[in-house]
Amino acid sequence: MMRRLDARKLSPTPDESQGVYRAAVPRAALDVEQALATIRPICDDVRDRGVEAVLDAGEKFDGVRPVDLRVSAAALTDALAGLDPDVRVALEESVRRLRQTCEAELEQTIVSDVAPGAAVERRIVPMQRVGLYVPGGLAPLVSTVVMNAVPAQVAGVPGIALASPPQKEFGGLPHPTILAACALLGIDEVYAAGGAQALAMFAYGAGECRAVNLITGPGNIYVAAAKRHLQSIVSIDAEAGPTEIAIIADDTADAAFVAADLISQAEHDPMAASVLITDSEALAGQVELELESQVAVAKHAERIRTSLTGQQSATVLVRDIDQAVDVANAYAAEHLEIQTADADAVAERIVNAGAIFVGSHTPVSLGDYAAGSNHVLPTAGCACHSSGLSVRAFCRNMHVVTYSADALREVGDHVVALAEAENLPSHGTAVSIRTSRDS
Ligand code: HSO
Ligand code: ZN
Repeated sequence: MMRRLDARKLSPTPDESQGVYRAAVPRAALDVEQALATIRPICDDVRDRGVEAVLDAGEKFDGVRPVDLRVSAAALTDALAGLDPDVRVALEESVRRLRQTCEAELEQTIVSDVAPGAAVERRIVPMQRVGLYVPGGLAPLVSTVVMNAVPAQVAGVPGIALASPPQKEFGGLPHPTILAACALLGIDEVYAAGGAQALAMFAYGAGECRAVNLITGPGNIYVAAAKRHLQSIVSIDAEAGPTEIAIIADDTADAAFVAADLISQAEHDPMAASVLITDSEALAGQVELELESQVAVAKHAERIRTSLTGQQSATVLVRDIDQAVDVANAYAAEHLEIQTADADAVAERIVNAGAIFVGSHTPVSLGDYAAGSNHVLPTAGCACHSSGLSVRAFCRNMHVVTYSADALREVGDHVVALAEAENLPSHGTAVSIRTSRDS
């Protein structure tokens, strides 16, 4: 089902490795630039006309005009009351695990005493107001509410707003499970807005929704384009593209597990990418057989088949696990599974991936819902320069500098010397005017 690429004859030098293997495992080309032309007028309209523009765009693109842009407290309470008890318990456990990880990751304020009476404190402050985006699309991603909200809450962000597209079948409200998750997490500022109009609402502010400092969350190509467009006035987490899974597997891997995991991410989107990297032709063959039988009975078989047979998916045959590591590092997958002998040692050598799932009992879908890790991760190769969502995204660092008179006197000559070297003598004067007094 997946096309097969043979990388065994490729022997790039370490310098060439990234380029050669990236070209060997191509990705679907997402034309975000073209989507920019579509979203620009929508964003400008929201900037100029506010709430009415958001509602008009909802009517046009989501097929329903919300009665109110802001979801009422009653609708949130009702949604939580109607939540399936099993889903509620599962969400609570997912929140508990992620919260524990986030609390452990929260950076502490540190003070560096660089000389007597001279202190530099690195103070961590939360973003003051953030907008979380949860897409509607092919599935109501209730887990995405958790993945966005928990790190923001643990970071201590005082103003958290969330937007999700209005749904026709729910009378213009976002999906009830998404509303229930908001209520469960105590998020009461929720808007029935999707796509570029939701992001523009966050960036410019509209009606009750005041402008935010940071927008996070996944979305389709229009959401990615809106993030790119609005970046000059608001901070963003990353431009997320279709989901990706790469699996390094050897002949010790269980082909049924490998196939199930490839299918699990292909289920998201016809454009999703599934890549198997293996040094075992026998395993590749078994995985193919498993894919055929498992896809045949999958609920979203058509979507999965489109994704697995697409240009963006492939089985890559490699000489050995060393080459598998090089290919994986070049590809920089959103999710990378390691199903090999001594999986820990292989994982140690991975430097580029959104998240790594180690061993045969750590499927990506565990991480999607309840591992305690975050599932908002860099796609499209961005994992070589960006990180997944975490408390860090919701915090800023500030240096707080405090010098006594003696401490300033001690370093004053150095400041004056450097100021002279830069031909900025007034910088030096701002120091010497102090140090020359009562010395
Ligand atoms: N695999 C997706 C996240 C997700 N999966 C949400 C299920 N629900 C991108 O990491
Ligand atoms: Zn998923």
